[in-house]
Amino acid sequence: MTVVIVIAVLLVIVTGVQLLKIAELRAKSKGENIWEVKEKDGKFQASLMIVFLIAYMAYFFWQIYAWGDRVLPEPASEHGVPYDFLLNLTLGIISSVFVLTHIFLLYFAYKYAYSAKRKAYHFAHSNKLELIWTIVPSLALTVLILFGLNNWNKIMKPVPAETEHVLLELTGQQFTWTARYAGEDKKLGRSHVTLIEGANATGVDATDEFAKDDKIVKGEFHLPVNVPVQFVFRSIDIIHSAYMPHFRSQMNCVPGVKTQFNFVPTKTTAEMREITGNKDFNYILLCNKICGAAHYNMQMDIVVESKEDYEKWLAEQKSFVE
Ligand SMILES: [Cu+2]
Repeated sequence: MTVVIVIAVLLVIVTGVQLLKIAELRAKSKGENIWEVKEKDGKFQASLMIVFLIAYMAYFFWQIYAWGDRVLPEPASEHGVPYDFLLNLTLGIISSVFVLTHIFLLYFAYKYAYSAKRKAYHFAHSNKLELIWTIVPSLALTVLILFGLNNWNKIMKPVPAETEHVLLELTGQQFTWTARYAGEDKKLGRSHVTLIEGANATGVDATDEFAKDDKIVKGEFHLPVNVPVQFVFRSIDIIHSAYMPHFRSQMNCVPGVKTQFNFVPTKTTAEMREITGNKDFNYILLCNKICGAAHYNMQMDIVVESKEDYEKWLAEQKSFVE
């Protein structure tokens, strides 16, 4: 089959070359110079530019229309609102620049197509233009970056100890997540990879006082609405990434290092089901580092509910040492 395809492709190339040769001989016999660009060639190329401009822009806007509903629903966390604003602002700016520059590029290619009646003007340099197209994008980028840094600093600040919050550790391993709540004492007990043994899959130190009331949860974890959640991330094998898209949150889980992130959930699962019109909607924790064969399935459901429901659920979970 491969040989047949290779022969077919070669034959097509040979046919093309022969056709060109025939065209050359025909032009020569008429006394024409086949290398000369004629005005009608220029016009034809110019009209192709406009055809391409229309098709390209139509395809661009069609894609927004066709795939636009695949984007995430409105953010379900406090910091998700300025985060989405910045994302949309950036998308808005680059999309308008994309559309405008392509209109100019292809329109000018059309307008200044070859004509025997005019000679090209040699324009080498303009300091004024150089300044404009350096300063304008720099200013736009500075505003975007300052805005982003400001948001980033706010998002990354750990929840102050005196603020009421949930302290939750997420540990990644090939190919599962384990959640650990700090329990009554609001402190996570010590843990270390060398203590991993049997059912103690994340290596929690059973001799540590703070570990005794910790609650270890698999499959799904619950969060109270409108209460800050301080996350601590660990990994016990390779790098994973805790990705909670609806909360606009992602943090790497690195072996040997504890990373952190916090957010305030603002919409319960029930509210989000109404907003999305999907009665099966569930918040989700995904691994966002391609970490191996079952990476795609490394996930955990997240339930956001009222504080009362959350406390009731947490009370039903078993403590680490009972
Ligand atoms: Cu992973």
